[in-house]
Amino acid sequence: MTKFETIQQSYELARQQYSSLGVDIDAALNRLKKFEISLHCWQTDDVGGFETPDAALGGGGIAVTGNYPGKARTIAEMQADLEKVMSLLPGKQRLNLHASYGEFGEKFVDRDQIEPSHFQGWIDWAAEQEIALDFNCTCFSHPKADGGFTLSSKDEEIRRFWVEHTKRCRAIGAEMGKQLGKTCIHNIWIPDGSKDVPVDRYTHRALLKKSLDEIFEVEYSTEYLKDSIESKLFGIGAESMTVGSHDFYLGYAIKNNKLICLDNGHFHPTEQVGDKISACLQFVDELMLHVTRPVRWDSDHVVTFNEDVVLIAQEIIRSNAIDRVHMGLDFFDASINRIGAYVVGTRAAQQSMLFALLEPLDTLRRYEDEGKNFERLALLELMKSKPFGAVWDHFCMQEGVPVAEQYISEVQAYESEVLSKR
Ligand code: RNT
Ligand code: ZN
Repeated sequence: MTKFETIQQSYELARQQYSSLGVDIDAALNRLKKFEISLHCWQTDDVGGFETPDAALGGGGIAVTGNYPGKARTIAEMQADLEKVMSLLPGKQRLNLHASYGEFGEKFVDRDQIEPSHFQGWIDWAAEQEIALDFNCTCFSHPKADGGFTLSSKDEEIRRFWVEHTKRCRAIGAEMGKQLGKTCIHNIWIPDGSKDVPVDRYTHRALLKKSLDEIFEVEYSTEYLKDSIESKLFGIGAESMTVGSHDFYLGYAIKNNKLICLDNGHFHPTEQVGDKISACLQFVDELMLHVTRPVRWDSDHVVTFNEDVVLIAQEIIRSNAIDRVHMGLDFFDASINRIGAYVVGTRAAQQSMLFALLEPLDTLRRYEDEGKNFERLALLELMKSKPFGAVWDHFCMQEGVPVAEQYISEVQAYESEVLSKR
């Protein structure tokens, strides 16, 4: 039997098993194909950016560990890497850029001076790739962020600087959305917080609210731009208080009709972002997710097909909210091949979505409504050993991307031909 026939046959057998449970595989795959994941740009170069020739940022609560060779040093290298990554992924993805990744040329352009023109190259590239762009202000790794506060700073000059930066970022995001004809999501995350117990949390939060109000004064059509705001529990150097906590941003998002961005590394370890989806969706129209793998803390390890991510995917599907929830990735691991990190992490997120799409939801809901909780538990357990890998392999084959372990050798080849020469 050829490889193609084996994949085909395994798929047919899998299809029968899922059909007998009432699962429509074709419908599931169609929905999976349309679900775009926003690839974070910062795995290519360990959150370095291109503001200065030797930018290796970090700082401001962002800690990258590892120095595996081959990181992207220029925008051209980064685009080549991203093209390689996308060629190894089924379906279509988006790219999530940070403001520190503009084309600033020879001269230093400070964050309060950036303009759409600095991102025109990215927009043109995205148009060529036929993908959408998302955008983020970069309110960290900058001398004006060293004091621990940006948008919530009591130093008016510093606060104004970051307000100006973020306003410009929204204008850039709107331009991306307009030119590409695909809505850009602009996300705000700031590192503001306090290492030791502060006595004036109130003023910092009032200032952050004031800054957000100023930032959102300019309205853009939601066809071009949507705004999301991202909370956090703690950061390195901000262990005792984070100004932009979950309560703060959830309140702001509900009151001002913004998207709330839930990062699954930003909560107490026993809290589940999966559980928050149906709660937040009662009060906000849409959600942004930053999917990552926190190990003991917000470590941002490469996403794997684990219970947390599967629950997130299940809750998106079970809430019938695939159009209301946007998924971006947020990890950065500098200790392994970076292209491989992207492919493992994105495929894991996609596989979680597929796993969720293959749930026999009607039966599970019926069991639950009838109080048949043993039956519900049993079926959920049974689904874990259904031939879901055969469906995934077939999907990859149909999409014309490497099937199963084939992508490992593709990443190795790119490493020896391209990455090792950097
Ligand atoms: C940091 C936040 C934020 C960043 C990116 C680079 O804790 O998770 O999303 O990782 O903006
Ligand atoms: Zn995040």
